Amino acid sequence: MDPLTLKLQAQSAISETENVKKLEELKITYLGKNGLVNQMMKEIINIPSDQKQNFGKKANQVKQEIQLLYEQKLQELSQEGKQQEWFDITMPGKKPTHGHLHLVSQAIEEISDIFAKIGFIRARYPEVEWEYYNFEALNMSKNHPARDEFETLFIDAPVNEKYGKIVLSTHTSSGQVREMLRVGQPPIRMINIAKCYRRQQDITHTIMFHQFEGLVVDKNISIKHLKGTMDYFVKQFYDENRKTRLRPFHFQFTEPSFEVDINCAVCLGKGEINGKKCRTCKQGWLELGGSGMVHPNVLKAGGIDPNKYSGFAFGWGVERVYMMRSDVKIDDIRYLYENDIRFLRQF
Ligand code: FA5
Repeated sequence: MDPLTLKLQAQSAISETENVKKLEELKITYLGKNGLVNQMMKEIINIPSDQKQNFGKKANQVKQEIQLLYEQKLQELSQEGKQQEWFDITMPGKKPTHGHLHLVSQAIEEISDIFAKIGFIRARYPEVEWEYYNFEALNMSKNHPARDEFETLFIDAPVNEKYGKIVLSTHTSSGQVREMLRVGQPPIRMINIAKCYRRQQDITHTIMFHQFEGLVVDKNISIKHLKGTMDYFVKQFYDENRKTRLRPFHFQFTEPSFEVDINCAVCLGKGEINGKKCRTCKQGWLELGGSGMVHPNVLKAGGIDPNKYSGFAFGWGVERVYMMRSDVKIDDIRYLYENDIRFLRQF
């Protein structure tokens, strides 16, 4: 094909092109390695020698012109593309979804802050614990029946001569003697918040749960301090109107011992809803946890002289305490650990 015909053909094809994809195809057709321009160049061998120079000059000129036509068209099409792209700068942005702490973690932070205000220092002791700290140091000797209540999970591991078997800590009280040994001499004002494990699962029990344990040891500590501290906590965590009651109880590691109850948030202490027994509490009150004056044997195990010092301790369930808030109304503790995002999002 002669250069001028090729140029006219390319010119019309390029000008009619409406999109970049087609333009790129034309580029290959004309300017590609085996394209029409190169084929034209190769024809120079058939041209009589006195016309070769003229042909070569024209062919090169046409090549450059087609290249220019291609570039101009490409720019034109890209410009159009940009104008079609529409962006509304006044449109509100899409908010990224925010996660938040699990409600039990929120409760732990809150409990920790409430006790920090009255000088309790946060402690944390092993979840995988020696039988000794979980029981013996707490006045529950080997084979003592009081151990039964703790539905203990044992680890299949060699038994230590002094410390016994390895257990999954059944209560935060296992940190009491550890804290006494760590501090050395009173005063002690500890709040130990940690995971506990027991072999039980129902509407008010989970296999893994959390407790917070308060321990105060000093000179002249009496039951008044215990009562005052519990009242302070209940008023801070719930509201001035939630009621508590103390019930005489028995724990091997406190003497005297009490259970602390609070009126149920689901039925508001009535024990029934629409004539049916409240599913959560059954009788209007729910146990928050135990408390009492530290047993002299426990002080001795911690290296503290019970004739000089006395103390009180309490251990409550974080989940149970949280569920008793009137704004929460969770009637089954197991919801907390089902990881259903529709449930968790509400808190
Ligand atoms: C104890 O664990 C004692 N260590 C408490 C204590 C500490 C008494 C210091 C005296 C001095 P108890 O077994 O009652 O006591 O458990 C205390 C609280 O932990 C219960 O009231 C409940 O709120 C919570 N709890 C116990 N087991 C479970 C469970 N399986 N699931 C959820 N919460 C539980």
